[in-house]
Amino acid sequence: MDVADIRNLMRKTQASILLNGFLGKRPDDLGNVVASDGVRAMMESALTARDRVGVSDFVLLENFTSEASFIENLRKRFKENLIYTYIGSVLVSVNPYKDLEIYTKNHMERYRGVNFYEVSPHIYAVGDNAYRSMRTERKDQCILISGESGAGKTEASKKILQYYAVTCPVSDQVQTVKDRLLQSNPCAGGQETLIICSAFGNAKTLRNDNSSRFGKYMDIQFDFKGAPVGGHIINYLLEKSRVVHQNHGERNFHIFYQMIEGGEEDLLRRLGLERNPQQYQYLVKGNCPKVSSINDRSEWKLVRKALTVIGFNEDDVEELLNIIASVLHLGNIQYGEAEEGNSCIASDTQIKYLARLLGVNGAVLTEALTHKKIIAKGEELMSPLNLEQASSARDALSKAVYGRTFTWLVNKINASLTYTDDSSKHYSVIGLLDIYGFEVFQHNSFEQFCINYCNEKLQQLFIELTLKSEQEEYEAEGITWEPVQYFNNKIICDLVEEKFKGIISILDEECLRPGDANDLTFLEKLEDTVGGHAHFVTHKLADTKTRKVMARDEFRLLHYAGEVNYNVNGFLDKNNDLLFRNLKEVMCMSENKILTKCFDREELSDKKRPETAATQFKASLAKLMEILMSKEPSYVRCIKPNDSKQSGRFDEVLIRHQVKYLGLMENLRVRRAGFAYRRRYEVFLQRYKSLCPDTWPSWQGKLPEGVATLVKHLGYKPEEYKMGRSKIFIRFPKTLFATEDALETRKHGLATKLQAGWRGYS
Ligand code: AD9
Ligand code: MG
Repeated sequence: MDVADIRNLMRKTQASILLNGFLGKRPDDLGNVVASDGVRAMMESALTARDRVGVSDFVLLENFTSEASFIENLRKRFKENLIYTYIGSVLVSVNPYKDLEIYTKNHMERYRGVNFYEVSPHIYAVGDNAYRSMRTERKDQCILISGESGAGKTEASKKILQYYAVTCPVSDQVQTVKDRLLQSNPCAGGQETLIICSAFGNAKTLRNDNSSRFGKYMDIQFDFKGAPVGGHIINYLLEKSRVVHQNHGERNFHIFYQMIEGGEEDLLRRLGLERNPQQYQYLVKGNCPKVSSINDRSEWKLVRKALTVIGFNEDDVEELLNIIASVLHLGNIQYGEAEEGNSCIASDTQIKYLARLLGVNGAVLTEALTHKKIIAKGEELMSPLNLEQASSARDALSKAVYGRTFTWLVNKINASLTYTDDSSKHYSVIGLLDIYGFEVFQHNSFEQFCINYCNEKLQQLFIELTLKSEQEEYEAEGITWEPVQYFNNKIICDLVEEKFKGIISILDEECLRPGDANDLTFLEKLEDTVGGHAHFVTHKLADTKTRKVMARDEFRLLHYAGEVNYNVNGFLDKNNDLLFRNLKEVMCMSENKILTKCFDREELSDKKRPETAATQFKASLAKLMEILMSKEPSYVRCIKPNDSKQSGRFDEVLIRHQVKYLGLMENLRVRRAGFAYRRRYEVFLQRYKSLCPDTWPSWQGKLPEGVATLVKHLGYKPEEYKMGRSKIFIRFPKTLFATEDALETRKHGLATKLQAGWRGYS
């Protein structure tokens, strides 16, 4: 019996759980049941097959507290290309790094409208379950996809969108929205929205050739018939620093290379660009212009087409490309040294292009790129910048221009996805969150601090929602249970975000403080303010052992998922994200229509300082939490099997790391702490009624009484189950296994008898 047979069997029985039960059965257990040698042989080989494929739900692991058996189960399944496994309703997915034949239309059909536990684990099951809950319970849903870079989050969200594209009904009026958001036809380019977001927001990194450098929350709106009719995207914290700097082996955002490689001669001439990425300072830092897995030229064609499908007119596209080209010209501005160490721009070639492409005055731009406007005693003065200051002012401008254009792009996409039919009409929503997972590098900076803070918030949400919903279900069913002990990470969220005394507040305070404030004074202030916190350590505060692994310019946070040392170097600058006023002024005067939307003149009149990066992030996360709290969540936890992007390689150390950071063991513990399984009475009775003469072939009385009669006959012990108002709760998987085994034995006994020509069975 090979895996295909097992799958067949699963299909036939329509129950993956059954597979586990059946495969665990030994031929001897058949006892007196008449079974042919064939059935016995099948069971014999199925037994080894179970050893081979593991269990499809971690909840069913005998030794569920052992990380080793958790990982062993993942390994077995991964080896058999079974990349999906559940923890209850949470889907764990391991990136196969190869195309598997599990995403066909047939597969989609197989998952459509079918209960979770009836088919093998799949991302489509998660999509379908969310869709059905939305339809039947009229409750908005969200699917939270997390995992580290390269683990398969973006691919998972694409698969869900494709699933909806194929399986949802179509509303005639809004076919365009379906095309823009969901369209799954690869010949047509597919999922235009994602293509644009990826071109401008993704880049090749060491971890992933197509790494999303921003967080994304995407709503899909469905009308009352269940047809997708609109969408909305919220983007989080684009990694703008990549515009001006890339680490070795990494690239800038895809769009730059796509335009240079794929752009028509006329276009490049108009933009003043050469067809060679190596000519551009902003593209040479990583020394990696080409990536074997990426065809920039054909991607360019897809992006151009996607822009049209999304509804960009030629003017929009022209203005957009002018900006992208301008960023490259900005990067090529070279500063020379004038008198007294002041900077000057060596050649005006770039300025000429910039003036034309951005519609700004070249002389004013030149001055703004070499001077800083200061207001002293009510008078405006232009103070010259030295070389270093001028370069960072230029880079700050490039980052601001690119970052704001990206936000504009997302807004524009949103406008095109807006459900305009009748805005007062109610629609239901499924949200997809594809956001960076917990990050721990050798060197962790402001970005990792924000990302890990985001993960703390999501973990908190997970704990609240999972435990809350478990608790609510027990209450609704009138079941008493022992509350689960778990680590509540609110204490760490507070440490980061609390007003006045949280890390972000202290950072903001240092950013605002005139005079000698710098990264190290920030660290000192942290020590003074939160030094006593149980989850905060610095070199000075650490015990001897920890001190050995900490530098003097670091602070360590004890996150729920592990310890991370953050180097404070650059925290103030990154948080300030400062753009000199006169550069802002030039951009506000730009004739480029996109830039006029990105740089609002009001910003200039506003005396208040703009919010810092961390505070903005904190506010956007708070909003995200609100959105997610109002919805019913499903979880997809993605795991990367190795660092070399290879198929078939299961790097245990790396995986153990992720199992820890994703909090999967905790997840399993919470899931197992209460009742492993619950079924509505009618479902339970329907499935197992044949096992009891009193309930077979049908039970005429009340459902709970039927179930009580059945489980009594099956010999359930009182501690093994509880009867709720509408469901039976089964504490241990083995109880359910035994019942499934009994059912299987009966079925096979029956089949064998039928085979033998025995007709009198009842
Ligand atoms: V990042 O945080 O944006 O850097 P992701 O989004 O988690 O990361 P992504 O979805 O981009 O990772 O997956 C990385 C690569 O793994 C893809 O480009 C595919 O080559 C590969 N992958 C991921 N999931 C699958 C899959 N289900 N089947 C086949 C996959 N290949
Ligand atoms: Mg991604």
